[in-house]
Amino acid sequence: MLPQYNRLGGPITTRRSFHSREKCLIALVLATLVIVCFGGFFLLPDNFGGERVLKVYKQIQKAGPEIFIPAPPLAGHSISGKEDPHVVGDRQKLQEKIRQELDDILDRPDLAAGDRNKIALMNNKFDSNDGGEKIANQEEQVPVPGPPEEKTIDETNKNNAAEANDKPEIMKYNVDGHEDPDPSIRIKRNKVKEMMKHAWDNYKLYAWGKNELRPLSQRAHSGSIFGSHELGATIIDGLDTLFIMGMNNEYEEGKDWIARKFSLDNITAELSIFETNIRFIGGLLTLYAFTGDQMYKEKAQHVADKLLPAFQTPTGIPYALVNTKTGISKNYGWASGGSSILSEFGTLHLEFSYLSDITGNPLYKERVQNIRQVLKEIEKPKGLYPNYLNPKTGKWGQQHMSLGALGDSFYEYLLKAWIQSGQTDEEARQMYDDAMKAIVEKMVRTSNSGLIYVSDLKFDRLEHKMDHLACFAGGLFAMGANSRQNDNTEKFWEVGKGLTNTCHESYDRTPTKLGPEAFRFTDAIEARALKAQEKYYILRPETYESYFILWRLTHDQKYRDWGWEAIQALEKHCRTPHGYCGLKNVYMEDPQKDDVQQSFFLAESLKYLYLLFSDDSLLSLDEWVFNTEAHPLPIKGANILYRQASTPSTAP
Ligand code: DMJ
Repeated sequence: MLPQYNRLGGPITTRRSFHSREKCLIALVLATLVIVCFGGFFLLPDNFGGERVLKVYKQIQKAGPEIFIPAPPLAGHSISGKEDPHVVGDRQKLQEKIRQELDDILDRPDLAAGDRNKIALMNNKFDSNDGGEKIANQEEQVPVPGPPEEKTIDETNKNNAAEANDKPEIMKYNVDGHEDPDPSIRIKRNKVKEMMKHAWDNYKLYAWGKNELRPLSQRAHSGSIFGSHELGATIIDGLDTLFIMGMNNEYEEGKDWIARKFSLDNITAELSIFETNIRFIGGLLTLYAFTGDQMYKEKAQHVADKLLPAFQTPTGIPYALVNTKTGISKNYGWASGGSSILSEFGTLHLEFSYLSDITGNPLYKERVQNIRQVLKEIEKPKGLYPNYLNPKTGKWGQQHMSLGALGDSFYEYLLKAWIQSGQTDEEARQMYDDAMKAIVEKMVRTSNSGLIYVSDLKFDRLEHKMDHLACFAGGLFAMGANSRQNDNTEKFWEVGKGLTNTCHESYDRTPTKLGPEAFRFTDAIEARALKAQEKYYILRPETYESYFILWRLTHDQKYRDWGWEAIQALEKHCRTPHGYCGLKNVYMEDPQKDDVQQSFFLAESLKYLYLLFSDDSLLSLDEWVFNTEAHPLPIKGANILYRQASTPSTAP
């Protein structure tokens, strides 16, 4: 098209508009340009883009936050010679925030390319609708992974010792071997190890250093009992399971995080004495026993010291919660007139006694011995221990008794304190025998069809309901019966086996084959939940714990079969592409998931299932006793890894 001219001979500069076809063309060109630019940035191959981004971050870290914030003016360069203190404060805050965020990114251990591929493969293969069959097929098709390629803890140890001849070799627990001779059992054990890897890798990817993982939302779970404080609950709770499974690379990542990051010093948190003790102190003590690494012992003592202010009560019975900064302690508002809870203050003995023995400081043992004395001397209604005790008056609160919630692990620690002491703590054994005898008489019942269960007792009335939490008691009764022959032995065996069978029934009577939080016995139903708030399953371990103990003590094949049923159900209903979740209603064919991977799933559920398919020599019950969070502690006099301090503690 030629230009047109006006009367003066100049070109006519009319503003002509574009035709709609031209407009489309221009828009298309612009859109293509935008896509190419963005695509170039985001769609480059991962190992190219990822590494580059990481390099840039590392450069940034080296260069320091000044990249983002202009450096402060040199003295004399500012107008007044002094900088505005508000500006200084703001800059420091900003610098700290940037440092933290960079730390978080750089701190998370990278998943090796191989691992990433494996996760992708597992996630692709995962199909929540065919859990059981898929596993069965996997057995046929997938070659059984051989022993881990990485060096074993023992080998690593030998090499380290060879390199550093001057250091005395520290004895470590050897987890090599301990496999069942039957190849089909080894396949099942490997399956549990793969589940652990899936749980750990996804925690690492989405919630590293935080307490727990939300697998569906792929982020940290800050509503857990430890809140949003970055205490690494899953790392500390799960690390001994990784160690036992010989997952050495993962173990080293966790150990490194604990050594560099774990501290309660600069946080202000209100911590539960009980939960902090069983998960953190318990986990760290086991790691110390396994490795002899002083770091674990020091961290365990550091945590225990933070809990000590809670024991400053007129009776020495500790409060439930302590503020880590101020030491101010209190009880839960809902707990019977300011009472402390039996299962909480009664579940400190194993950890605090052991801590005294390995540090040589008698203080910790004195604190729990004092609790023992109060409980020994107090009058017990019908020989039973109510769930609530007031720490100021030393009097019982509401007369509720339970082997489930609020009572459970107190009874467990009576027997286990005796076992841990090398069967010398007779006081504990006697208290255990007396308490369990009273429970059998007053609270254990048999259903119309012959199922043995343990009810709650509320003001002389039996509530024919059993908590999932009480399912550990099958193993506890059996352990008590197995370790001493007396008038109770036969009955305790019967109750131990019976309760374990009933807990299995509570699983078997659901379409998911996973058990409800609580189940009832009426004329109409047996071992089934009634209320909506009893129908959930949050990856709890107690039933698997009893399968494991009963397997070790009887070698009855059914316990392994039941454990395998549970593994298949977990795979079918609880596994997601990004970790494991609990279920909101086990009675639905395809239940909704709860979006929480509990730290006790790694600490307990997977550990007990792994041990169920291991040889009896792995964590032999003659040498180890499990705390209530499944952290094994050495038995005095029976286990060379007890590592008693050379200055013995003086408390009994
Ligand atoms: C764990 O933290 C411990 O087993 C505790 O004794 C009871 N509850 C959970 C698991 O269900």
